Amino acid sequence: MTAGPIVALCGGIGGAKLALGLYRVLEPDALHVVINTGDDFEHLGLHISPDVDTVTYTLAGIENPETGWGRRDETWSFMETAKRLGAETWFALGDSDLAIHVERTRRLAAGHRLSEITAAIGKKFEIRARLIPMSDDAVRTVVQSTDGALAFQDYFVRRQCKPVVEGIDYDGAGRAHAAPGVLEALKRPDLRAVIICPSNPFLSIDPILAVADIRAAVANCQAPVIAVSPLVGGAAVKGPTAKIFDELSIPRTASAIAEHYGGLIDGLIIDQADKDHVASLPVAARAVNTLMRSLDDRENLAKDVLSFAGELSVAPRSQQGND
Ligand code: FO1
Repeated sequence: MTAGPIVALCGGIGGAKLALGLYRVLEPDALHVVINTGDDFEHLGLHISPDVDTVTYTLAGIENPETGWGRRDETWSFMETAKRLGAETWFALGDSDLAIHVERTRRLAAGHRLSEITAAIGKKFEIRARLIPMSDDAVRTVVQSTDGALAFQDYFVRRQCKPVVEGIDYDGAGRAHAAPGVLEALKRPDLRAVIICPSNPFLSIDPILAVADIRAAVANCQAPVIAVSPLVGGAAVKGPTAKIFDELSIPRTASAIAEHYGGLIDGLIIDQADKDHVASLPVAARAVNTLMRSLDDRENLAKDVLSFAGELSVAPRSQQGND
């Protein structure tokens, strides 16, 4: 008998590291990764799904270890020529990365769904985990900032997260539905756990939870839901997470993360640097090493999360959804 699934909700770089740890310690086909697509956009005529690709490359072992996004040992002839032709070059597409965008765009234009394309590409890279974009419907993260409303990649890459964030919208989320496979996994009676990866809560996880049927299925699932805090001693490992907490006047604490996911989670994993907060948190918590510098760190964090999940009981959650 095969063991039930583990569902991981995941954004790009930080989330992909834990997804890899889980993939390596679990039976390979047990892992279902539900990936943020709020960062997706059209660039140079191509449909780019950055977080989907980051997870795909990371689980395939071909990710760029320096940037966390794009391909290892990348070359840049395409960008050099694009620059010469006067094309926009603020968002860099490497030569080998380019193939995934061209092929995805071609298949979308031929009427295939993003979820089918993602699964097919995962198979080509021999990934046995199920990689599922959160939705086949367009959901686009829009950052309300001191520079006005900015499309996600305009804020994140072109303006390097410099504008002050005043709010975040997930355009299209109200009309979007979970991609095939997401609700089926969350509703399985043998589901073992839902893990909210240590991705940016506002930019990477909230777009997924903004899709009502996903949020409801997480709220109503029978397995423990565990979030892994992206904060270590009040700082974020990478990216604008800490800056956004400050700009939204949210304290950079484990408690704030617990409250952010309040009513949806049964447990919170925090970093050992924050272990003094365990007792005062409003949910069951465990302090472990959450810094994922090495492959061992990723596997150890995955094991810690899974063993914590195995010990948690699921109380009726306050955020019940209608699914
Ligand atoms: N991030 C950057 O900071 N600069 C880039 O030029 C860039 C290009 C890029 C190309 C393909 C891809 O899949 C991701 C890319 N990213 C780039 C990363 C990405 O935009 C962000 O890290 C995520 O959207 C946030 O999770």
